[in-house]
Amino acid sequence: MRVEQHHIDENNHQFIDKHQRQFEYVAADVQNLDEVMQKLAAFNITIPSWALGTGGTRFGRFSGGGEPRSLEEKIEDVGVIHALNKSSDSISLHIPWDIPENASAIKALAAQLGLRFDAVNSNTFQDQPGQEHSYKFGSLHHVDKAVRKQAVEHNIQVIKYGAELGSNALSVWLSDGSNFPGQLNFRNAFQNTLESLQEIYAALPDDWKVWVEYKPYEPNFYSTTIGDWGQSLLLANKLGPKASTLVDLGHHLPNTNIEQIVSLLLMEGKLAGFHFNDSKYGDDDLTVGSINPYQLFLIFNELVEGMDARGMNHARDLGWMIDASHNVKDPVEDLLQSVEAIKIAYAQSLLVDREALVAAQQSNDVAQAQEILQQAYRTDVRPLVAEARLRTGGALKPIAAYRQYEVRNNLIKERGLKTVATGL
Ligand SMILES: [Mn+2]
Repeated sequence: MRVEQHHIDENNHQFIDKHQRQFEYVAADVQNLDEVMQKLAAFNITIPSWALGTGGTRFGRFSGGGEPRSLEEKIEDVGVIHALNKSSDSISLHIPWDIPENASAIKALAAQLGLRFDAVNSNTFQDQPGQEHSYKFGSLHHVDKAVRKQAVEHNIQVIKYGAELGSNALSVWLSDGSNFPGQLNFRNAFQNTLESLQEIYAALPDDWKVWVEYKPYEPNFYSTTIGDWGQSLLLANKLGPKASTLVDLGHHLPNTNIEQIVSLLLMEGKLAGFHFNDSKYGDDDLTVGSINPYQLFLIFNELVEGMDARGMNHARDLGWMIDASHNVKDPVEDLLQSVEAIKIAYAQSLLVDREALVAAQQSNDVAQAQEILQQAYRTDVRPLVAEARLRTGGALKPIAAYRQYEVRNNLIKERGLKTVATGL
């Protein structure tokens, strides 16, 4: 199933007059409109291969029908998302759930749909069929050198798959940790992790990076060996310039000030990028912006300020990825909502009056500082984001277009009602 340009144009037709009025209204007050529109058009967010089916729950999994049965079908689904929103031009693969057996054919399919391959993700948090050593008690931190070696070799294999596809980053998340006090020697676990990562680092091609993700708990509930940004940054600093810290929004204890973490990692040149999602309680992997859109805006506010301070390109110089799960929504609709939420927060942060904010901070004018941030946050920037989509050939209302052309029903006809995509 492909969404054709004429589908999108026909769908846009019914919304265009209202959109034009709304766009002109908000655009009239945007100082640097051309620059904002260019930045919005250039800003893309990577879709993870594991989010195109339902899943991500340790309880029941309820297939929505027409789930992709293969890597090729996952790429086609990302093609649908990108055709509609023109903001999802890449896919992040998870190995071994999505092994590209025929790299040149996979690359050609992606290129046809205007897609490229972002970071590849390794998996040492599950045992695979026929695997010699178990990861029950960890992988890169394991007390047994043979287990560590197997996990290192897996990561090197993932780099090889990624290199064939034109990817240039390895994303590492470990479930390594302990469930009970006394189970683990923290220093030995950290040191083993460092040494394992050093072996992986040594295998990185010249232009590659390794992104070290952290998470405070789950599946281990007493300690996680890379539990927070400090532990990740410590490893990244010891590893070298190709290593940096990946921030997954759901991987923080409740009420953590994530925007402050982001600001300092950026200052140190050690922010790799993001796994976007939202959460109410823990690593809930909910749709981006569905629970706390103000926090998302505050994070983007720090990103724009911090990236501009270092002369970075917003669209290209960090990894922007979604890491979410869907159990009750159509995954494609959910991903469209997540990308929209990210672009809204980004657009709002581009509207922050930076000079006035600096002046307010310098004079300790706290009320004014809040006024400036909330002026931007409370601006309805949706017409700006929609206009950027329109100008690049996307849909004014991606979900409306997706529904009008009954994409899911067509996918069910093609693939069947009871298909289950690989993943958790
Ligand atoms: Mn993640």
